[in-house]
Amino acid sequence: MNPPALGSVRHDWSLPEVQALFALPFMDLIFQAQRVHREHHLPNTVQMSTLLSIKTGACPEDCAYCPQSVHYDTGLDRETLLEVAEVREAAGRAKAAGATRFCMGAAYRSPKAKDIAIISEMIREVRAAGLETCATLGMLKPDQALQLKDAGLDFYNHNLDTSPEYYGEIITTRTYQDRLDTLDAVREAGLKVCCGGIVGMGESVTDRAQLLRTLANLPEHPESVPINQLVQVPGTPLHGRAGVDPFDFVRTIAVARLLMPASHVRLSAGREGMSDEVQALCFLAGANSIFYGEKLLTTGNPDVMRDQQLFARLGLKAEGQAVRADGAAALVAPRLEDASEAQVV
Ligand code: SAM
Ligand code: DTB
Ligand code: SF4
Repeated sequence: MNPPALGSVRHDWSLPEVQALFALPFMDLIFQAQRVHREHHLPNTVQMSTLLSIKTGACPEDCAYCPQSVHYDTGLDRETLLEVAEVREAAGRAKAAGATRFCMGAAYRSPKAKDIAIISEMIREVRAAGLETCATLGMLKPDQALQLKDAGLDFYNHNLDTSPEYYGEIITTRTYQDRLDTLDAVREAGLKVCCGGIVGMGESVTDRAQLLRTLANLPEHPESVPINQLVQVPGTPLHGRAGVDPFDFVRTIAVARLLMPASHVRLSAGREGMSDEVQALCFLAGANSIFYGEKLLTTGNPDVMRDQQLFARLGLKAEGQAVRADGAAALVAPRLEDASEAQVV
C-alpha cells in the first residue's frame, strides 16, 4: 500500500517517516512544504500576535532556557501581576500596530485562584479591544481551563519544548506528562491550543523529529505551532551553546508544516538575530505567523518598522487585519475571494 500523500491531516506519524522528511534534500523539502502550505492556506499571508509579560520573573520552574527562572541569575527585575489598565493600554497599542491576537504570558508554575480572577478581567479587556486572546500561565487544571474559557479566552499556549527523550536535560521541576495533561485540560475546556517548542538547545535531529511527531500525533493538531529558536540569555544554563545552523531551523519549520498542514506555524522567538533572508526562507517553508512588536516576554523582537519593511519587500500581508486610518494598506490581507489567481495557485 502506498503511504498517504503529503498534505493530508494525520495523527499516526512514525519516527522513520518524520526522520525521512528531515533527511530530504533542502530544496525538495521546501518545495513540498510550500506546496502543502498552498493547499491549506492563503499564500503570502501571515498572522500577527503580540506578546505581553503580565507577570515577570521569579518563576519556581528550572527551564534551562528561561531568563525568568528563579534558579538562574539573569539580572532580570521581577514584577508582580500588572494592573488591568496597563494590559488594556498595551492591547490598544498592539491593535493599532496591526496585531490580531494578544498573548499574555506569566512566569508561573501554575496560576492561583486570585490570579485567574484578575487575568479573566484582562481577557475581557483584550477582547473588547477587538483582539483574539491567548494566555500562557503554566500548568492548568481542568476547572482553571474552564474558567479561562468562560472569561472569553480563545487560545492557551503551553509548549512541549522538545522531545520526550531530551526533556529531562532541560527541565526537572515538571514532567512531560504534566504538560500533556495541561494540553488535555485546555482541549477539554474548548480552548484552541497553541503548542510548539524550541530549536537550538543542543537537541539532535531525532529530538526535533520526536517533538514534531508528538505534536502531530495529539488527538487534534494544535491550531498554532510556535517554533522558537533559542534566545540565549546570559546566566541561563543554555547560554553559550553552539547556535543552530539556520538551514536546520528552516527544515524544522518545513517539517512542522508537512506534519500539521492546516495549523498556523509560527516563526517565534529568535527573529531578532535572524537575517531577513532566513526569515524569508521560513515563510517559504510554510511559516504563516509571527510575534509582532519590539518585545517578546523579556527579550527583544524586531521592531514594527523592520517587520513592515520586510513584509513590503516580500509582498506579505497581515492576516485578517482591517484597513488602518493611517493607510498601512500593505498590511491588509486579501480575502480569499478577492485574491488574484496568482495569489491562490
Ligand atoms: N511560564 C509559562 C510556561 O512555561 O508554561 C509561560 C511562559 S514561557 C516563557 C512560554 C514558552 O516560551 C516556553 O515554553 C518556551 O518554549 C518559550 N521560551 C522561554 N524562554 C525562551 C528562550 N530563551 N528562547 C526561546 N524560547 C523561549
Ligand atoms: C512561545 O512559544 N514563545 C513565546 C510565547 N510562546 C509565550 C515566548 C518566547 C520567550 C522568549 C524569551 C523571553 O522573551 O523571555
Ligand atoms: Fe517559568 Fe515558563 Fe520560564 Fe519555565 S518557561 S521558567 S515555567 S516562565
